[in-house]
Formats: sequence, C-alpha cells, structure tokens
Amino acid sequence: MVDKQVQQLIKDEEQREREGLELIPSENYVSRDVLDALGSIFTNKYSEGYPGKRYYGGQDCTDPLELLAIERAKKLFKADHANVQPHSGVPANEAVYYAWLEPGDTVLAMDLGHGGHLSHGNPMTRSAHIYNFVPYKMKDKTTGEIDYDNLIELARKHRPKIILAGFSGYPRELDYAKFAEAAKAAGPDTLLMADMAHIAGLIVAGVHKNPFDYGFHVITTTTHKTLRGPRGGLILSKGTVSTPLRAPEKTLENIPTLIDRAIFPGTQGGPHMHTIAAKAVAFEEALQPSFKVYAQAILDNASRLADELKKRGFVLISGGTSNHLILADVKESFDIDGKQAEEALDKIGLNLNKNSVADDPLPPFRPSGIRLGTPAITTRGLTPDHMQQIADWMLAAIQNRDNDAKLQELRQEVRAFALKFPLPSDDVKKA
Ligand code: DSN
Repeated sequence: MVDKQVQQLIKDEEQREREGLELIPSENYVSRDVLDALGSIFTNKYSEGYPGKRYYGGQDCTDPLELLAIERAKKLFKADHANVQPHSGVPANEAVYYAWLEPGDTVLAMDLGHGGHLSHGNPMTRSAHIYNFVPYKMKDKTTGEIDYDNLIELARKHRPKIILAGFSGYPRELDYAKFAEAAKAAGPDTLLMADMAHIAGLIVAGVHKNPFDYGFHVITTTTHKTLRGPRGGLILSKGTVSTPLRAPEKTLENIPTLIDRAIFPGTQGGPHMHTIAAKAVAFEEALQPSFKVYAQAILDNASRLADELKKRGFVLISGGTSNHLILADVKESFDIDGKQAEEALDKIGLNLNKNSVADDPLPPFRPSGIRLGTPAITTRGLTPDHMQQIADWMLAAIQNRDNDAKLQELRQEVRAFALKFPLPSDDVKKA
C-alpha cells in the first residue's frame, strides 16, 4: 500500500484484534471471503435502482450479483422479499417507518433503557421528531420478562401503526405471539416489525424463533453482528412484490414494494455494490450446516459465561441470558460504574461496552452496567470451558483496576491466550 499512514493503522488494528478478545455483542470477525468481496472492484460501480431497472448503464455484473444476494437472503429468513441495499440498521428501520407511516403516526417500541435501540424512538433521533413513539418495558428486570399485558393494553389504547419487537440490549427471547396479539388489539392496519439485528444469525440458524412464523410482516437487521457479514443492513418482508409505475396503495400486502421505494429513491441513493457482494458471500456461509453449529455454540458460550460471572458476584439483568448477550449491573455488583469497568477491561485486552440498565439512575456516558456477548469469541474458536477463564480475568481486572502492574500482568495473560486462536481472515486466499 502506498499510503503508509493508513497501512500502519490497518496493521495496528489487526494486531489489536488478534491480541485481544472481542466481547462486544454486536461485533464479529468475518471470513477471508467476506473481506475479499468487500475490498473488490464492485466499489467502483454506481447502480441506482434495482436489478433490471437501473438509472445507469454497465450493470452486466451488478444485476446478477444483487439478485444472488436477494435470493440467498430470502432463503435464509423464509421471506417473500429481501432488500439488500440498506447501508446499515438505522437506515433500514427509517425506511420501514417511511414506507408505512405518516408523520405523527404511533409506533410501539421497546424502551431504550430496557433494551431497545436508539432508532426505536429515542428523542434525539430524526424519527422521533416525525413519529410518535410509545415505549413498552420489562415487567421485572430480575427475570427480564416483558410486561406483555401492558404491551397489549398500550396497543389497544394508542392504536399504533407499527408494533416493533427488537432490541440491542436485552438478554432474553421475545414472545412473538404476544406481539401478534397486541397487533390484533391495535387494529387491522398494524404492521408487525421485528428489528433482529442482534440475533439474525441465531434466527437463520434455527436456534432462535423466526418472527415470520408468528405473523410478522417485516424483519430488519444489520448484517455484521451474529450474521457475521460485512457492515450493512437488510430488510426482509412478507407480501407481494410488484413494480408499479406509481406508488402502490399502502396495504400490508404491498409492503415489499413500499419498502423498495422507501429505500430508493426514498431515503438512499446508489447501493454499495461491494458491500452487497460481501453480504451475498456471508449469506451463503450462513446457509451452510456449519453455521447452525456456530450459532448453537454462541448460545452455549453465553449461557456458561453468564453462570461463571454470577458465581463471581456479577449481578445480571434478567438473571442470565437466553441469547448471545449479557448485561451486568456493575454498580450493584461492585459499586463501580460501567465506564470504570469498561476501561479496566480494555486495559487487559477484553473489549466490551458500558451500558445503561433498566431505569438507570446514572447517565448514559457513565451508566451502571456493562454489556458483553459471545458471537466474536465463538468465531475465534472459544468453547464453554474457556468461559471460566474469561470470568476470572473480568473479576481480577475490576478488583485491580487501580493497580497498573497487575493489569499489565493480566494483559500479558490475555494476549498469550488470544494468540492461540487465529482470526478467520487468516485463512489463505482461496483460488
Ligand atoms: N451499535 C449497535 C449495538 O452495539 O448494539 C446497535 O446499533
């Protein structure tokens, strides 16, 4: 590479990833094939529109590429339609809102502090300025159960146009049948939307339930978390796909077409074809039987890590986990805040993130909790028997957070351990 400054930073990042353990639950390590597709010549091409209906010439290779990605995505999620163009999760969610809602319409979504995502109605976001978000919450943070009676009551009272199931910080499975019941209470025009960004890989592997099996109309997701693809977004839907000249009527049956129009030209311009190439590769990888084994291993590791942390005094929101992520209240456990814990763990090469806990009395930049998960370390090859060691290191780093010599000693231990587990992108280039 001619640019030595950037080259050095890439090398440094590779070393950081290699010598540490990635516990941020929304991150993963992609394969060499995904990286190769992402760094391919498709980045040069403009392709506004959809296969067969582009606004630029020279689409001989982009059309079959996008169609391939679409077919694989549909097969993975059992969807009628896939839009593979969203640049990431927030644009995917915003496009669904734009496709179905009018300004001022109501969306019922999980409260951010109880596990929801910023794009589910946080007042700082553009969507919250346009639409009316009503939050639902957990009934009890010690079990993590959602207050489904209240969800149904809110649906009856506010008649939302969208009921949104999904989260970025919730460690349990959702009861999709209850969401379907709430949609029934809200009225016949209520769109059931699932933001499955965190657990998409678990769903396509069949180790978690698929919301489409419970009457959901739309699933949005990112492609880079448990799905282990490039950074990007994806929208799956049920309904009829058509190519009308004018905007179709806003009916639930027309959702696929409404979503396509909401992505382009509604909210995005040219698709990133190099990312779509990498998504297609990741989808094919996720269709393999080995991906099911991987997804089950994520769950096994998370469950064991939760148990080991509890044994060492970590208070866990919901008492444990049923998915890939764990939320610990370190304020209650050790009387430190999440920022202190994150920084101590960073110093020894265990990367996770500070996180608010339900009804957190502390502010978001210095919250009471930390969030961690197992998708990346499972890709790296760690098994449940390694979780005891990780829990030991976490406790030691927190207890010795003011002892630099001890933290350095722990850093050496983590480095030596991590180097035994290669990155998947180390695979030799395939022909
Ligand atoms: N930032 C992602 C996460 O970490 O969950 C969600 O957008």
